[in-house]
Amino acid sequence: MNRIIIIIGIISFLFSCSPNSQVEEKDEATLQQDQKMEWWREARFGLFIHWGLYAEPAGEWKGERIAGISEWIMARAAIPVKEYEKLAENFNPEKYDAEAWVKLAKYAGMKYIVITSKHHDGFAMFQSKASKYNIVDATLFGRDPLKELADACKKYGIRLGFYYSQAQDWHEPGGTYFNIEDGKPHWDANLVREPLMNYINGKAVPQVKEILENYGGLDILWWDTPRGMTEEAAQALQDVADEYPDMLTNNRLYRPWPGDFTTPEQHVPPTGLDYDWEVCMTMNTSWGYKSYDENWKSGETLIRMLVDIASKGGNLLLNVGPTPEGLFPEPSIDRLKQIGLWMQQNSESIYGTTASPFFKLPWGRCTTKEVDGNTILYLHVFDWPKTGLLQVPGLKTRIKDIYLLSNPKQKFAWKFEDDDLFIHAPSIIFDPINTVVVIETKEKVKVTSNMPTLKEGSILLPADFADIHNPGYGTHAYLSGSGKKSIIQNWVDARVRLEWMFNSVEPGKYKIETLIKANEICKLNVTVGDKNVESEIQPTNNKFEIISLGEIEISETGNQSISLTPDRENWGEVELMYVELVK
Ligand code: JFZ
Repeated sequence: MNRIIIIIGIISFLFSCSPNSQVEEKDEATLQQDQKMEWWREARFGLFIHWGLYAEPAGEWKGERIAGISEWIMARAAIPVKEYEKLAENFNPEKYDAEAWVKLAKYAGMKYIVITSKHHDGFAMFQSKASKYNIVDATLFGRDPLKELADACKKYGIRLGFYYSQAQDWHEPGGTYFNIEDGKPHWDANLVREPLMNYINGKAVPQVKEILENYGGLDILWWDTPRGMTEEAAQALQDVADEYPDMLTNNRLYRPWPGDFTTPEQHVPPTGLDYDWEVCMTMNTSWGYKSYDENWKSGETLIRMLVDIASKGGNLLLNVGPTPEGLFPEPSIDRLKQIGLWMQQNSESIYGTTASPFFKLPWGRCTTKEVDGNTILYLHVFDWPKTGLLQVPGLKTRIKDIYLLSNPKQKFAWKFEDDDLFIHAPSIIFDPINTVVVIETKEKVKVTSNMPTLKEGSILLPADFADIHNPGYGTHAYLSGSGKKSIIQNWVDARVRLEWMFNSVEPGKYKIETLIKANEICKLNVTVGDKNVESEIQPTNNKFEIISLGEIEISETGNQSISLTPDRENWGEVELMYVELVK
């Protein structure tokens, strides 16, 4: 066996050495993938729906509020299977109106919907012959809401995907659960364990076949949490999915398998990724409906998040957790409408766009499109310049026209100064959330990077040039203000790392200084390339102080980065305005 593998290895190595065959093969595969991903890359914006029996307890069990995301209540409150099953008896979402959901998603500018067909609780929200534990057979409701949703999507031209929890199924003796990998038992001792493959072959594979066959063809199959998954189990499911070569799948079937796109969860990556990616995000904290979760993100935050993601080349899958009656919660409706209002005028700057060519834009973001070989730049202005001049760094190009996207008759004058373009921006704020200015050019645009450069012995790295690496779950640090007044605030989670890209032309030994505020002794690690120093910050008495973080050797020229990584044992509440390197 091993010998065969080695021989195959040698043969494929020899083949890969022949340059022609490799280039052709790669291009063919890339082209095919490009074609498959085309609608999804064009779409940029979708609706995630988490709906199931958990909407009924809505975060409360036996009069007690259960911490965490509501769809996890069965595990978090250790509810026995037989007891949880009873929720089905009362589940009767009579106000459910699939067309109303789809119409609202469409109004918000969303091009696709992904809905939970079965979450970790094991309850199928569709008619299933493979398991009686489904909405048609186990509830009074008796309708198949996913069938109705599929019909409505078809009617309104919205693409449809199903979420299917393939590994975790807390209802089945062979399904996995949250701490199975640590060898812990299921909380319900009455559930006599069986091998994983019993569940995979008996329920997961048949149900996945059902959802792929019975709903007119899915555009996306969204796997989740491969806890306790084996390659054998994953392969059995992959074989079913492979029957549908046009359908997209995410990267959550089995850990090492990439799928068609990756899924950063509950955070926006600081820069673009070199693989198709989709951020999934809640509007409040929980995915499933939780009656007392009031932690709503504002419409402004959500609109800017969509733009931020598009400017980095990704998609946003924004979540709603409907109520047990079958309604979107009022705050979700308000936000979808607010996003819709903005999208009605500005969606051209989102759909089919690609990532920003700029390194950083202190006042906002940029998305682009190529039309007939010429570049269109959409400048998303979050902070309208008080100077009346919008500076576009490193852009020298032949310009056809500059105008307001929401009102193309509103033209702007412009001039070039040194390497930059300046747009004359009358001191009217058009849209306090995000005003889109369109630059139509007469060529394929190339931008000179405005990445800060270390020269003449120093470099200043402001807060708004930092990449904030936030964890998915945890407390997020965020940027407030822009330019010299920008501050990274709420840096309380020691897993948050700050990073600045810069360009160095002068290797040497540098002092590291920072303008910072800390409420207690904080330790952190500063890294540049393979060099690092440990630094300690004393409390600053509730004001910003310039603090020395020590010295570091910069040995390389060219693009590189400096990172500040907190010491997990020694961290408090920190705010930061800049880091400076001085020779
Ligand atoms: C999973 C589910 O457990 C959760 O209920 C919800 O459906 C969400 C969309 O997906 O939760 C995850 C999945 C991935 C990570 C964290 C939580 N992750 O990659 O960090």
